Amino acid sequence: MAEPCLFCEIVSGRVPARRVYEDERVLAFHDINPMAPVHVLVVPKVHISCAADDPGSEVWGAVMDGAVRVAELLGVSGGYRLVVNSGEQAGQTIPHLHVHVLAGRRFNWPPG
Ligand code: DGP
Repeated sequence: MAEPCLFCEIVSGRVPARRVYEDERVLAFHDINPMAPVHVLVVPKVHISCAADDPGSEVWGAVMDGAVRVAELLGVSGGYRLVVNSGEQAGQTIPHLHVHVLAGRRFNWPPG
């Protein structure tokens, strides 16, 4: 049998996570391996593998709204980075669409 999707398991509550924000469409929780003082993942509650799956503007809007809400809730609206890794070559390791919200330190450009 195929492995269940980790982020679907987190959305359902079967796998625990430190939740930050939730609405009807998205869930946000702290990354288990933070790359910055603030590192939160925002995921759609519906399973979409990656950005290339064309989730449509409603899902994107909900995920981006969620990311902006997370930044407000955590007091980092003054400066944060949003990252979407889509596909293995871009570094995506969990095949459930997610936006990283990173803040609390200075970031370089271009990213590595
Ligand atoms: P990406 O490489 O873009 O697919 O990001 C996946 C992120 O998911 C990575 O930063 C680590 C995080 N992650 C992996 N497993 C877990 C987990 O079990 N719980 C939480 N909270 N985050 C996880």
